[in-house]
Amino acid sequence: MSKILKVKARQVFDSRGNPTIEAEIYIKNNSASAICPSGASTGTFEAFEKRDNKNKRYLGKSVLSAVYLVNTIISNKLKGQNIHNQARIDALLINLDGTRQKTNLGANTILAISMAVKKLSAKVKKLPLYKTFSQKNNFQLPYPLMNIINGGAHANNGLRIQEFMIRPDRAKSFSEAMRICFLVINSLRMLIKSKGLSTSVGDEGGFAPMISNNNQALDLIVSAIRKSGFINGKDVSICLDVAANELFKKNKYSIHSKKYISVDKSIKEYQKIIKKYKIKSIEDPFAENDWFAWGKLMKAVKKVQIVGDDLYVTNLERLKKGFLNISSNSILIKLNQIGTVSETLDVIKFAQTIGYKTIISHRSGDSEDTFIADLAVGTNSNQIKTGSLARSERVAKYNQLIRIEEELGKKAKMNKIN
Ligand code: 2PG
Ligand code: MG
Repeated sequence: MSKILKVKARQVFDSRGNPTIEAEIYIKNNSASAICPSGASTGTFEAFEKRDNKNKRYLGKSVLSAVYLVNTIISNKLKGQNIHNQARIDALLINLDGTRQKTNLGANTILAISMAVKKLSAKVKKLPLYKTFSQKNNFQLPYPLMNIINGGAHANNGLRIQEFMIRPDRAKSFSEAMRICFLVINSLRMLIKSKGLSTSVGDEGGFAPMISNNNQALDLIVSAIRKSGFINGKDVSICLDVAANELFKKNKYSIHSKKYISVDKSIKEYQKIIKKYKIKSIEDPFAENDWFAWGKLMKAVKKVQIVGDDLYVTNLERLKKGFLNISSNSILIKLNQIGTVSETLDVIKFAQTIGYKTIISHRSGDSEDTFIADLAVGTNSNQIKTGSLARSERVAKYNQLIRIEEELGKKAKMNKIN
């Protein structure tokens, strides 16, 4: 009954309008599908994303060879496998690929299948997806890290920092967290408008006004928080994703202005903005190989969540290295950085064992697939980063979390920020 009959893939499109892969798993009388997301500011150590670089008809971005692989050799390989044995199916895919970074089949090819298997297993068991990640029944909802101003590789406004986010730290429920973010975003929209700037949005739904100075963006957010009746640093905290890989040249960084400065000077600047704007979380403050700089920052700042994204790329080996180096105290989790659900769960488990916060994340190119909302609850992850309250591919994840909260009823609890 639970044996795979076939796997079928198709090329669909992501939120940036780029081709991506959707996989569909069939068993007798049932099926489930999943869509793989895609990043713009990707880490070098991420698993490989397979695209038809030579296919000019899609500007080298199509995934038709990945689709072909799924419909032929992968479907044959998985035929007869039990959909409830996620670990075995993921291992079969990893072995069939046979490379460290999944360069043969592509992590996008593998992940679409891996997620679809997980979804189908939940469907057959008649369980909500989040409940299939844990035997325990004490599910907690994540705090949203809502990206309200887009910069860096996600907008063309010249802002150095890629993501300016808010986190409603005192919200007692997920719906309350959403209400707080909604109010701040609406205040921010009015403020941006009143300055004669555009309220159009970037790839992740945050506003992308034509300002190029980090402090200008931070000032706007502080005003929006205040205008909404909240206290910055208490009710609502400002969190950043610097994506510093993009701002790194010859051991220097251009995070704080266009000028490239040393690690020590960059840390001093970080300390200034942390103090001035009460910043509570900084993701990728330094480049993916600059372990030394990460260690230095961890020593220099206290009580700030330091999040490794491009640094760890959801990879257990890199996380272990970061743990030994005391590089951060949190990790961003992106399924397609590693390529299977099983490996992602291993990384989350290890991170939680060593006391790191786990933050489940979307990609800047995402889809209507809401898998990560269930993953966040199912793994009791502290936070979820899935864009702003704009663009349906972002809002879809928040809406799924609202449904999960409703389903949990009285048992629904928020995770702990501190
Ligand atoms: C990030 C992500 C998601 P991208 O850097 O954290 O916000 O962006 O998917 O472009 O890597
Ligand atoms: Mg990031």
